[in-house]
Amino acid sequence: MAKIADTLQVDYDEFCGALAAKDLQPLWKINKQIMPQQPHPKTLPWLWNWSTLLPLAQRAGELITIDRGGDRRVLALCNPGLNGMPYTSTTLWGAVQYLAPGESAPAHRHTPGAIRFVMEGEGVWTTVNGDACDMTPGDLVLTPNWHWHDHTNAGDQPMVWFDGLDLPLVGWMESVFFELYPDNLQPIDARNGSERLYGRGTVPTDREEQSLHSPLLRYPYSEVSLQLDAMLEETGLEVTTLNYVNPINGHSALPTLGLEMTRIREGASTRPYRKAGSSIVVVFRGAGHSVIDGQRFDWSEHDIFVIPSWATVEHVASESSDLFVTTDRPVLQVLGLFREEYLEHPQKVTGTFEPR
Ligand code: 1HN
Repeated sequence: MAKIADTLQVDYDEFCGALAAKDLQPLWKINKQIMPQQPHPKTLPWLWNWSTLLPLAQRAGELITIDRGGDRRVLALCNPGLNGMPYTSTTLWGAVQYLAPGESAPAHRHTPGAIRFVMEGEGVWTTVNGDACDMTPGDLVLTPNWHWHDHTNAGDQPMVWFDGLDLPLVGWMESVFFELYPDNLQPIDARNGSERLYGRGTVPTDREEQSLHSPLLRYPYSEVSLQLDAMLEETGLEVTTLNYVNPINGHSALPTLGLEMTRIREGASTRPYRKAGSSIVVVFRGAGHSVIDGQRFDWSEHDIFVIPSWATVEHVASESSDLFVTTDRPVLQVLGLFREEYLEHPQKVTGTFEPR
C-alpha cells in the first residue's frame, strides 16, 4: 500500500470514507487481492463418497416426485469454499441425478450446456432435440446449450448419473435463460440418430454442421474402453487420456466443457501436474488416491472429487481405474488463458481428507 505521511493520516482516512460513500475503491488497497501472482481459488479440493451419495439419492427418490416444478431430482455437489453457492467449483456445476423406473423428467432447454455421465442403471434415454440417446453405465450424453432435453426411465431399475454443467460460468456472465417445453416430453424422431450419423469416424457431407458443439450426442463407454485399451497397448504407457471431441473438427465436444477419460493401470500413478481452471473427477471404475496440494484424497468406484485451479495433483491407482473428468479448459484455451505445467518432485503429503 502507498505510504502516507503521519500528518496526512486523518485526511487519508476521511478520503477513504468519502470514496466508499461514492461507491469507489482505490486499487492500491485491493491490488494484491484482485491481482495475485497466481490463482488463489475459493474452490476447495473436496470429495463426495458414493457410499454417502447413493443412499441420499435413493432417499430423494422416495421423498420427491418429479412433476412440473420439481422438474429434476438432482443433488448438487456444493463446494464448501463457495459460501453456500450450489456449485462444485467457481465455473462448474456437478451433481448426481436419480430417476426411478417409469419416471420421466420433463423437457426443457437452457443456455448453460450440460453433460450426463451414467454411473448406475439401465433402460434410460435422454431425448436431445428429438434424438433419443440411450444411457448405459459409462456413457456420455451431451445436451448442448439451448437444446430441448428430457429423460425417460423405461427400465426396471433406478438410474443415477452425473450432471456436469457450465452453469456457474454462464451465471457469472448473467446469461442464463430457461424455457419449459410446451408438452411434458418431446416427440422422438430418431434413436441414437447422432451416433448413427457421426459415430463412425466418417462424417456426412450433405449438411452444414458448423456448430460450436459436436453433432455427435452420445459417446458409449464400450467404444471408449476399447480405445483406452488400444492406447495403453500401443504406447506401452501406464496412464492414458482421451478427449471427447467434435468428430468434424476435433474441438471439444462442447465449447464450454472439457471432457476426458483417463485410464490408469493398477499400481501406476500420474506425474505431479497443475493447470489453470478447475476439474470435477468422477471415478467411474477402480480405486486409489489423489494428492491435491499436499492433501491425500482416497477414492473408490463412483466417488466424485474436485480439483481447484492451479492445484498440484497426482493420481495413484491401487486398481486399474477410469477417471471421467469435466473441466472448463476449452473456455480458458479459446481466451488464451490456459496454462499447465508438470512439476519435478512428488508432493509431500501433509494431511488426509476426511469426508463428511
Ligand atoms: C438440468 O436441466 C438438468 O436436464 C440437470 O437433467 C441438472 C442443474 C441446474 C440447472 C438445470 C437436466 C441441472 C439442470
